[in-house]
Amino acid sequence: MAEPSLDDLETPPTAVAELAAAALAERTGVARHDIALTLGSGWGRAAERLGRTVAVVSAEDVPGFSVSGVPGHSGTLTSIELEHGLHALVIGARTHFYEGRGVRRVVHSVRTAAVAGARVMVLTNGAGGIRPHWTPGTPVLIDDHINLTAASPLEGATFVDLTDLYSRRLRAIARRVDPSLDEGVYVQFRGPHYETPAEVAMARTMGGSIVGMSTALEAIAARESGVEVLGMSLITNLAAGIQSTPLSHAEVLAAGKEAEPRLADLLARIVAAIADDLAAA
Ligand code: 8IG
Repeated sequence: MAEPSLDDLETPPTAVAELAAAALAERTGVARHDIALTLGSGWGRAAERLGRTVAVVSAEDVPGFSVSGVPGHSGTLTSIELEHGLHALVIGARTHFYEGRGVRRVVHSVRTAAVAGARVMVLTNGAGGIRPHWTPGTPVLIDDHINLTAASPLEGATFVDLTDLYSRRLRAIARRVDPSLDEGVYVQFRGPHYETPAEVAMARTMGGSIVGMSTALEAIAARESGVEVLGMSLITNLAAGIQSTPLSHAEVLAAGKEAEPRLADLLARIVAAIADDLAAA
């Protein structure tokens, strides 16, 4: 029989996630990962601060994963030992919906993390801010989302409730670590172009305050898998029309780079607090 593949629509995607989780367990020597993190633009330095690195696995060596074509993504999966004997899986290989490789690829990391044992998934991204006081470099908690991709990672008649998708409990933990953290509604556009000013105005009218190209689809898959989600955006730019000058990808990357050490410290403290909480439960 052929290996299960994400391209074979007759095979459920969880079959490939099971293969991936088994490969990860074998290559890292870690049977179970309790917390998974996807590190988006600006968040890459966090991995080294979380704990002791046990193993770094190339995405190509894990079924269903591939090296990202997007700069700022490392193309690796890293296993890290935390306090209390817990383990984190850091996913530096995100597939974006705009890559056009199908929504199964987009959420494969989430499904793999769930099979690997993750009870909590931390989804981070770089994004545009709609609130003018969120200057580039500001981290923001996601408290809900609006999915404008017209896609879903769920297949068939899978009716999943999305109330409190971005866990109130985990947001409270994050705000205990940093009481200055603001919250906002994340609006996922397909991209890869940035929005027009009119689209940003629409997003704001709809109740959005962050615009991005990832995370919402991943969060939906996490809910389906029963994994609790913490979502965080690094505002690297004001959304189009909120600032008077055009967006430049170079400026976005520079804002991410500048914020990286601060974000790494913040995320490490939040993950430690989540680990304390999981260990006590
Ligand atoms: I970084 O302004 C980053 N990612 N959709 N809009 C969208 N995605 C982004 C933006 C932005 N900045």
